[in-house]
Amino acid sequence: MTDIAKLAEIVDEAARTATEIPQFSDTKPLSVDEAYAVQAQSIQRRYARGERRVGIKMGLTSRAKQLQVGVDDVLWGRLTDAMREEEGGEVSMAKYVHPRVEPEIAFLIGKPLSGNVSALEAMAAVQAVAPALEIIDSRYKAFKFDVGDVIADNSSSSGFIIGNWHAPDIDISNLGMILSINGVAGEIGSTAAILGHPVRSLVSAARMVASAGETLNPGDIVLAGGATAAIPMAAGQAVTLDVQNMGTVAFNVVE
Ligand code: OOG
Ligand code: MG
Repeated sequence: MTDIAKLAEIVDEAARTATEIPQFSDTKPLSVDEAYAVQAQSIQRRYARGERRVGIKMGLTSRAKQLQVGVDDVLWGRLTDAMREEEGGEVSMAKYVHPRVEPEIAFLIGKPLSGNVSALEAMAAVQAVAPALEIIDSRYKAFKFDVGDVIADNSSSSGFIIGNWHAPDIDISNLGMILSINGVAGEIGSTAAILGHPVRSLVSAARMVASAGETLNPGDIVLAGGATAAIPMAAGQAVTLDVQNMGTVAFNVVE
């Protein structure tokens, strides 16, 4: 039998201390259900330390992301207040193992959303949309994992930065995204790369949280998933994301 609590402690400690660990799949692959159980318990440990739930992140919602990590399934993880980094601020490498940054869109939920919903119903629950950067940091050696490993590790969530919120009537179907390092474009994409339209990620989010008996609540943030491959972070980088019609979100990487 898989010891869910033990694995939850291992991933939580790895995240808390920014220490890499071997993949669980080296010993015994986890089923998707087991992996979400590990994730849920590891997040309970964070809540017990005083962290607060602020929303969720969707992952592997673009082909570029799926190809980069070799996993094809859309997945999700939990965000807490401790993961939020300040827009325009400094992000310290010391908090992370081998962080990468990726261009995303964030939804701010205005009305409860859960279960099987249409795109229209999902959008009707959105209070605002913003450009966002996600810092992903797999706790596994060499950023390598199978689907069970990554889900257990809270789908690599570790940090996020939200730009200015906009009214949700802005058309987010196909907005250009440029992720630059020190002023040089590194990854260029479109919000359309996120499942064809980022709202589809929110539809999946509503379904996936419901299967865990949860709801997206007013005030929750939902990250739609990276539109391009992620870029490895290093001290000295000025990271900027420009999203067409939405503005810029940025941070500086320090030791
Ligand atoms: C898994 C998390 C994926 C995204 O936006 O696709 C993710 C990973 O790439 O480590 O956050
Ligand atoms: Mg992401």
